[in-house]
Amino acid sequence: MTDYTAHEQALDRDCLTLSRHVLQQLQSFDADAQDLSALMNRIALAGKLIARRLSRAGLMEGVLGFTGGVNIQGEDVKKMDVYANEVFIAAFKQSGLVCRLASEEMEKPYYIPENCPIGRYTLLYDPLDGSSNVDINLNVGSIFAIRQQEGTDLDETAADLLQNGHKQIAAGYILYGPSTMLVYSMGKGTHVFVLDPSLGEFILAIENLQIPASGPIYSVNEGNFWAWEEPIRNYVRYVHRQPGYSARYSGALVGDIHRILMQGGVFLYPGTQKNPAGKLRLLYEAAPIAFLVEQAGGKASTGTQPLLDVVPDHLHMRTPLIIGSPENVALVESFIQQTPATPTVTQV
Ligand code: P6P
Repeated sequence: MTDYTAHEQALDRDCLTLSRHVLQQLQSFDADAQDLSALMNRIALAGKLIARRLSRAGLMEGVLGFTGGVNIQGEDVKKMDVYANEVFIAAFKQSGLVCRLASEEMEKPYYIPENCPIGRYTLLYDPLDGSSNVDINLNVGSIFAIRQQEGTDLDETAADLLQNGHKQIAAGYILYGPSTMLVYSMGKGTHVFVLDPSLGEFILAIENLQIPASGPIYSVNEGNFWAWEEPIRNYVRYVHRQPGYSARYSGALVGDIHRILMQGGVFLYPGTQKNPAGKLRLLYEAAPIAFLVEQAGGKASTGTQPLLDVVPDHLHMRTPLIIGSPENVALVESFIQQTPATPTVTQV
């Protein structure tokens, strides 16, 4: 290979930015394709702004810690949650791209009136997932999904968002770790980009990522063991006895999912006897992640039905989530199908 070719190849790689990749995925340069390319670029901008603040959080006043408020989820709000939420809103104002933003941090969708007549897309997002990790400098993430707005939504109820995950036209996450990564899919495979801070661009690192058919990792908060239904307890007892399994759990969905995507295995956030729906939110946590993982050859379910088939009855609906390598997910489901749920008993 001549030096020129090597140079040309290196240059081409540095130019395989997110916006160019979106156009390649859509195999089009028409207005819709350009809109989606621009939309993904705004998400990338939000990720860069959040990554920048996280990298200096420990040195700045008023960045870490709690606001003292409680969000719609009943969770204590971190200052970084508020910042990240506002970053996504700011990134889409005056963009003409997105009319509505539905966020974990906001009870109702945020409307950008100047975008609404033309912006036919809705962004659903968890601006800073796993923010309990922020103050201890562990990985956190942003999760996003893009849906086409259906109808005019003049009553601002956003009722058209209450549809299953197959309605997502794009989804992904940004992982704020040792490097900042953006992983996304538009229904044509799952692709991994790494932020090159010297360029300020997300550059393609892995195209068409494939999750291993099975893997050694199970990722679940075993502190909930006695709150689970018996089938999940039986599954965990099984993996305790099997050689070769490793438990990995960070308390932040994006990092735990990224590990499973790269190395194989299964992530579980099952329901409990008290909260059968579990903790994770469907529209802006579980469904986007399920979209990505299934595009990478994985499987996502509630334990009893495909996750992407679930139809939410309200914006912040929660769902159990069993997700990862298809063989690992099938094993968990086999325990659920074999063992009748135990009657609700109070565990000591
Ligand atoms: P627990 C973070 O709050 C989150 O929504 C996900 O990122 C994470 O997987 C889960 O909750 C952790 O919940 O109950 O294990 O602390």
